[in-house]
Amino acid sequence: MPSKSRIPARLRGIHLYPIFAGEPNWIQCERSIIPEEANGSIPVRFSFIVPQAMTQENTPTIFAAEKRAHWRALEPEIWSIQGADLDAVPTQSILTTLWDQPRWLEAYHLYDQRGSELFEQICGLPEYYLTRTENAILETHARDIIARAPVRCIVELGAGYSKKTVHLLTEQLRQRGSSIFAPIDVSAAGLRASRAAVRSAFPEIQFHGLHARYEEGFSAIDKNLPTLFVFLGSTIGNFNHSDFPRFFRTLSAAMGPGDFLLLGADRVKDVKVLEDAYNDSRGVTAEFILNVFDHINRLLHGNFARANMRYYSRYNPEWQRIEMYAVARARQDIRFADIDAAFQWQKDEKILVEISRKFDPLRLQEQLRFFDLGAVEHFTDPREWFSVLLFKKES
Ligand code: AVI
Repeated sequence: MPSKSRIPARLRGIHLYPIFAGEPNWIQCERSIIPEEANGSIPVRFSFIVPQAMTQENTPTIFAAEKRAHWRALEPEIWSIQGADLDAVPTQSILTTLWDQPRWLEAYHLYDQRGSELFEQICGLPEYYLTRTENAILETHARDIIARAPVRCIVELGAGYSKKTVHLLTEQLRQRGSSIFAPIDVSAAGLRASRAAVRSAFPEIQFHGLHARYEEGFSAIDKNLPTLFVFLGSTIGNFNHSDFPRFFRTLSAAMGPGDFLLLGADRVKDVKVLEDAYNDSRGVTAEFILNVFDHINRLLHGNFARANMRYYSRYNPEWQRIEMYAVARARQDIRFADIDAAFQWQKDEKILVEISRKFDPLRLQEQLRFFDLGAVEHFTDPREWFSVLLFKKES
């Protein structure tokens, strides 16, 4: 309960009480209008919820002291950076890469609402072995992973609370009795779903959703809080060759000495298995990749015509990556209504929409040593198709 002196003047006379046990950042205000005040009419009672200003006492301990002031409660148990605009239209990213030679796009544009739904469908496709295989590895080895990473907090990059996260949280509670779980995601809807699921399945866990980009989120975590950072699904495979080192440099700098990183990485394997995973018989992957042009049309009032393009993907053995393209079936004059910018997308010209790199786990372990991340353990499946790697931050 806030002290009287901290209650703003306009709320004076209003009864305040916390709405969630152990939830210090939101208060419910209740106001009863007494008959005299209501001019003899029936007394009315109404209640409303207001955010309580963040103070040293009510800010969760996950944030580093110097970052605390930048974060505010967006809603119960979900935090965002003051003034951050996660909905800003990414005009510059789209235009600079479309004007590049060859043309390409940054993968994050794929995830509008429809794109996120399609990706969920991909995870269940028979050809897309990644999600199932990684889940099985975590189910088998969660006990060992958590035993080797004696932490108080699990920070997941991505909204989390998939089946995979459940294995880790279950073990963390079994071995430590309590835990903090802090997923980081730009999707508030994803964080809400994660919060609801954690509240019902693991009421003992302290939940703090960080509504932010990955780097802003993990850089705010207190280095003195023993933490396991979790980055699953082989999402590192979607980073290009400049994003990849930048990501690990920033993550390593944000980790405290003795913190851990759990990384899911898809492996180099038989080309047919790889190519089928990204060219499924139901065409869901094709729809996922081409949907990005509907998203761009909406964002920038463009005129990409889906009927005039097709999906093409292949494994590039030299770069050890799947490349996913949109190819023009006929010449298209692309224009963006609000911007003075146009280009000709030539017949058969490809736009590289996404890459998905495949890894050699030992090489990856060696590489991450140069970011002060020492290999602790390597978990894999019987076919050795996917790797879950545990690293420890060396000071
Ligand atoms: C999110 N990411 C790890 C997926 C992958 O396998 O690279 C994205 C994806 N694109 C097409 N299918 C799946």
